[in-house]
Amino acid sequence: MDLIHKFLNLVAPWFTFFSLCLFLPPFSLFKFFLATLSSLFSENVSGKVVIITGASSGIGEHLAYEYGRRGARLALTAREKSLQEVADTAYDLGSPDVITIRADVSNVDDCKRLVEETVNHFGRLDHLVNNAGITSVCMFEDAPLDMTNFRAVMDTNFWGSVYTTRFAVPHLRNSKGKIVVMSSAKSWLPEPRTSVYNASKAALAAFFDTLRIELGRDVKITIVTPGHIESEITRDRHLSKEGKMEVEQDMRDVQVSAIPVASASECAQAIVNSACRGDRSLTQPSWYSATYLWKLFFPEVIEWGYRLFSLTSPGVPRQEAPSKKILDLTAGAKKLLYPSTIQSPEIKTD
Ligand SMILES: NC(=O)c1ccc[n+]([C@@H]2O[C@H](COP(=O)([O-])OP(=O)(O)OC[C@H]3O[C@@H](n4cnc5c(N)ncnc54)[C@H](OP(=O)(O)O)[C@@H]3O)[C@@H](O)[C@H]2O)c1
Ligand SMILES: *[C@@H]1O[C@H](CO)[C@@H](O)[C@H](O)[C@H]1NC(C)=O
Ligand SMILES: CC(=O)N[C@H]1CO[C@H](CO)[C@@H](O)[C@@H]1O
Repeated sequence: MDLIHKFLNLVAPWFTFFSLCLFLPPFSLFKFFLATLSSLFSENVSGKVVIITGASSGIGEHLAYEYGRRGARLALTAREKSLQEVADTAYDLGSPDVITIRADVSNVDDCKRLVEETVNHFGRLDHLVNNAGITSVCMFEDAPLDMTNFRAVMDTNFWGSVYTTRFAVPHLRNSKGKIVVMSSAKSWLPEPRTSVYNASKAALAAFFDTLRIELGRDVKITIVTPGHIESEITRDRHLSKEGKMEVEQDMRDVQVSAIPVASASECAQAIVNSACRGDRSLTQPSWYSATYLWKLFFPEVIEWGYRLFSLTSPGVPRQEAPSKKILDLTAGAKKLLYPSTIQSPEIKTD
């Protein structure tokens, strides 16, 4: 029995290496050809029914505008923040019918009600956008010993998407619909202080990769891995150790540092384009995909960089982290790196 593993240990790396050399170029060409085809036959979402969770701010809000502009009918949800303004704007932009549903996706009954109310109102469901998410920023050893407060991250980001998808799948099968999932580039980047968030996003990617195989051709799944997109999250609204949502500008500067932040409206546009083409995945902004290769081939370099730039020695406040200093030194850079104002969508008047 051992012999077979010894044999495989020897053969598998070489087999992989030669397959890469031999098949990667023609396979990439083939995929490029398919991608061109699917962008020619991209879905027209006019009149289609779309659920967007977490639509009251950030990427979700801009997704509502982008789908609205294309004439989709919308069901928007969030827990606390007001959805009415977003709904009105989406309507003005071109959506023929927008409903808002107050729901907490970490609660399974809310997810059921959300899908039922949508289908009762519109009679069908075409796209489910699992966007609602919260983040947590905390060194593991700074967290209280009883870490149960952090379950909220998994409950919202992972279970929230899974529950909603469970109720939506029968309707999506009927309509040959689509699922959009918001994972994160952090699912492969081991950024310090984001271990719980990271894990929830890696879990999402793993879950929906598997579901894609089970659902087959009927329901296409697009997994989105955004880098830094301007929103409440990059303004650093996160779950504190005490289990409350709070905003800390300093922490934001340490975590985001001088990495350029992309605009939520461009991100939303790229996401809807990608979903309409039926892409498997989308990284936005796309230069972030290069970090995946770095993680794959030079994991030590990535770890070393994070350790050097975003951590401080014990006892030194985190505001002293080099990543924040770089940002402060390059005052003015902030203007360049962050979309300066929150963009308000252009409303066509014709
Ligand atoms: N911004 C980035 O750089 C970035 C990067 C990678 C991934 N992402 C992911 O993209 C998604 C959107 O993020 P964002 O940056 O746009 O964040 P955001 O501005 O904080 O928006 C999050 C939205 O989700 C809602 N929400 C939170 N918890 C919820 C719950 N339990 N049930 C229902 N709605 C809930 C929030 O509204 P209420 O608080 O009113 O419920 C809000 O509408 C998230 O999944 C996030 O992890 C963002
Ligand atoms: C999408 O379909 C609607 C009617 O269902 C049509 O009016 C519109 O022109 C189409 N848009 C595109 C870009 O094909
Ligand atoms: C800090 C951390 O937990 N990083 C992990 C994020 O998720 C990926 C798995 O996709 C791990 O490789 C990282 O180590």
